[in-house]
This record gives sequence, C-alpha cells and structure tokens, in this order.
Amino acid sequence: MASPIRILTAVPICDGHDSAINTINLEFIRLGIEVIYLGYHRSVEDIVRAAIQEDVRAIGISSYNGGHVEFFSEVVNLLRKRGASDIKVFGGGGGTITHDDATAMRRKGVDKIFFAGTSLTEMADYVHKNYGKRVKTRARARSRDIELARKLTEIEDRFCNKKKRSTSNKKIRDSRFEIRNSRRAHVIGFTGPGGAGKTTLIDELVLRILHRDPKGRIAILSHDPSVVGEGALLGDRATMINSQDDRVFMRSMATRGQAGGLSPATEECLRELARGGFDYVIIETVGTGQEAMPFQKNGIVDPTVLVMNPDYGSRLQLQKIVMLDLADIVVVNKSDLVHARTAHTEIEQRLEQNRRAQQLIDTVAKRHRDPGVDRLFDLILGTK
Ligand code: B12
Ligand SMILES: Nc1nc2c(ncn2[C@@H]2O[C@H](COP(=O)(O)OP(=O)(O)OP(=O)(O)O)[C@@H](O)[C@H]2O)c(=O)[nH]1
Ligand SMILES: [Mg+2]
Repeated sequence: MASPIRILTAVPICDGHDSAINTINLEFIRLGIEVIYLGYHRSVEDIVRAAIQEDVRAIGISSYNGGHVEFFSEVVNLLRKRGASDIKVFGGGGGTITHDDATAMRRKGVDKIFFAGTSLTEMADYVHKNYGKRVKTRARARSRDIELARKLTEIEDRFCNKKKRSTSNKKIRDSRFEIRNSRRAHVIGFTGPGGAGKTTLIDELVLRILHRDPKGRIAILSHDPSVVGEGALLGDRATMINSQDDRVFMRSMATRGQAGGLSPATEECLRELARGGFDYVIIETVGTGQEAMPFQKNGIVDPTVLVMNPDYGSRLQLQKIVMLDLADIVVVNKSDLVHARTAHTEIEQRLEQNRRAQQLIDTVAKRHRDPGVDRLFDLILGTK
C-alpha cells in the first residue's frame, strides 16, 4: 500500500483566522491525507523548519489578515535557501487574496491559490493529483535536517509497503543492546490518556533543556492515531511553542493502524534519532487506554513518564492502568483542577502496592515556570 501524502498546514503570523483551515484539514484527513497542523500565528521560519523536519510534500497556508503576497513568497524563498524547493506552497484566504495578488504570488513561485467558492473536495483532489509523488530536484548538498527527515520517511514508507518484515528478533535485540550501550542521547518516553497534557509538558521541559544546556540538541517523536491507509491529524506541533527552535528536531508520526500508542516504524526511527547526535530524544505516544504498555522492558526508552489527568474516574480505574505498574515517573498534571489532591493521594496509594522506587509529581504544565515541572525536569536530568 502506498504511504499517505503528508502536508503541513498553518496560518501566518498576526493572523488568528483558523476556522477555514480547521475545516480544510478535516476534509483532507477524510480523504486520506496526513495533515501536520502547525496552528495559527506562525512565522515563515517556523513554517519552513517544520515542513523540512516533517518532510512534507507541500505547505498549505490560510491567510486572511493581509501581507499574503510577501508572506507566501518569503516561505518559497526560505525553502529554496534551505535546499527544500521540492516542497510546494499553496493556500487560500477567501476574498482577501485577489486574483491579481494570486498572479503575483504565482510569479514568485507559489504553486496554487484557491478562491472563495471552491469546494473542499476540489482542493483535496488537487493535493492528490499534484503532491502524490515527490518532485525530483537536482541533487545538491542537503542539510542535516533534510537528510534525517528523508531517512525517517524512508523508514515509515518501508513499513507501509510491508517490506520491513525481514529484521529478525535477534537483530532487533542486538541493535537495542548496541544503542543502549553506545548512545549518548537520553531517551525519555511520555505516555498517558488523551488530553492529559503530554505535549504541553514536553514543550515546557524543552524550554528548560534549551536554557540549561545551551548547545544541547533535542529530538521529539510525537504520535497521533490513524487507521491503515487513511488520513490523520498530526496536531501536537500546534501546542508546541518553545519547541519551534533550530535545536529541536520534531517529527509527527501517525500510528498507521498499530494499536498500543506507537507506530510500526517508531523503534527504527528512534534508533535513527539516537544515532543522530541528539542529546535528548523525547517520545510522545498517542493518548492511551488502560491496557497500553507502549514502551517495552529492555527497550531503548529510559525513563518512562506516565502523565495522568486527575479525572480518571475512581480508585477502581487506577487498578486497571497497566502503565502505573511500569512507569518510572508518574505525573499528575492539571493539578490546578479541584480533583487533583484526591488524585495524588489515590495514585500514591496505588503506587505503594508496587513496592518500586517510582516517583510521583504534581504539575501544572500550562503554567509558565511551574515548580512541579521544575521538579520533573531535575528528576529526568538527574538520571542523565
Ligand atoms: C470568520 C471570520 C472571522 C472570525 C474568525 C474565526 C476563526 N477562528 O477563524 C472572527 C470573528 C474571530 C474574526 C476576527 C477578525 N477578523 Co475576520 N473574518 C471572518 C470571515 C467572515 C470569514 C473567513 C472564513 O473563515 N471563511 C470560511 C472559508 C472556508 O471560506 P473562504 O474564506 O471563502 O476560503 C475559501 C478559499 O480561500 C479556501 N482557503 C482558505 N484558506 C485556505 C487554505 C488552504 C491550505 C487551502 C487549500 C484553501 C484555503 O477555502 C475556501 C474554499 O471555498 C472573513 C470575511 C470573508 N468573507 O472572507 C473576515 C475577515 C477575514 N476578517 C477581517 C478582520 C479585519 C478581522 C479582525 C481584524 C476584526 C477586528 N477588528 O477584530 C479580527 C482579527 C482576528 C485575528 N486574530 O486575526 C477582514 C480582513 C480584512 C483584511 N485582510 O484587510 C475580513 C476579510 C472581513 C472584512 N471584509 O473586513 N474574523
Ligand atoms: N487546566 C490545565 N490544563 C492543562 C494543563 N496542561 C495542559 N492543559 C490543557 O490540556 C489540553 C490538552 O493538552 P495537550 O498537551 O495537548 O495534551 P496531550 O496529552 O498531549 O493530548 P493528546 O496528544 O491529544 O493525547 C490543552 O488545552 C492544554 O492547554 C494544566 O496543567 N492544567
Ligand atoms: Mg499531545
């Protein structure tokens, strides 16, 4: 089966009109496209960096507040400058973008502008027809990020084409051993139910790493669910603010039909990142259920962090969450919510049954400079 087309969508800086792009994203996903959504109020630099790291075929920009002729062409120019001119730029903006503007934009290298009244299916058809195959460009020296991004795509594609069956279990074990013993990267796994605040927490930790370690490089592998051969909304980037940085390489992955929180290609991609000279590699699973154990024992993730939402139900639900037995660190995020104190006590009692040195920390990830996040940061870096 062919891999889904991956595109990036965003709204320019100083523009909060995201309702059009949200509708368009949903239609693209429904028609089999993987959409990495960067969110609104995004700079040219952030858009181009994300497009390169995500190795997308095209960038779709929705622009309503003016300045579109300059903004779109700056995106095209920066892609060229970074050696990624094979990534196409398209978009729309209702009546704000006139036909004359669109002609000027096309002259500057913008691929296509859609006007008011175009149907959603027409736009999705355009994507399928024009961005289905990678445009071959003349070979030239490619940046480190482009090289890595292409490698990750090749790995994902191999799994999608089912060519990846040949790796024996012994080979995988040997390779895990090799990475555990030679890696310099600190590999941290985050899991937990949907919406518990995993991405917000990771973004806050990234901010602290960037400050504490002025040369440190961070990779993030972030997962969202999808069914085999279908589209997906890969939306974690939209929550990331601090992670839009040249020292952070982030890749969004769809699970492409695999249950349990990760993609069939995750481990191999992780291996590639662990070899890629990063100091920290952070993995975020999809929002998981009670039975999930996404990170294997003796795998290459260490430590594992379970992020809990205080609203998990009652003590009975806690008994069923397998990751409470396995996680090294359990975080009660959203501890600003009323139920959080009870949640802390109940989870603490649940962890006591395990008789293991597991850590329990309360955080408010959405609060800047939260002391709980500081404690989590010290704990994670304390193991490095
Ligand atoms: C809805 C809306 C709002 C909502 C936004 C809600 C949201 N979260 O998006 C609210 C009320 C919040 C709002 C606020 C403002 N708005 Co307003 N808003 C609109 C409105 C009425 C519709 C835009 C829209 O969503 N259309 C629905 C989409 C699906 O249809 P479409 O626009 O025709 O787009 C088609 C194609 O272009 C294409 N397309 C669009 N984007 C993309 C992207 C891709 C990748 C692709 C493939 C295709 C594509 O898809 C559609 C296909 O039919 C427009 C007026 C208009 N009719 O365009 C004003 C408009 C854009 N807003 C305007 C203004 C001025 C503002 C405010 C500054 C008002 C104020 N003074 O506070 C604020 C700014 C908000 C901000 N932070 O940026 C002006 C902009 C004028 C300008 N550029 O100079 C407009 C044009 C109204 C006007 N005539 O004055 N706005
Ligand atoms: N009240 C409160 N809300 C928070 C906190 N941390 C995150 N949120 C909000 O919770 C929502 C979900 O946050 P995310 O970080 O996207 O959660 P997630 O676990 O990554 O979600 P998925 O990736 O979809 O599973 C967002 O609206 C956040 O702003 C917190 O400490 N307190
Ligand atoms: Mg998330």
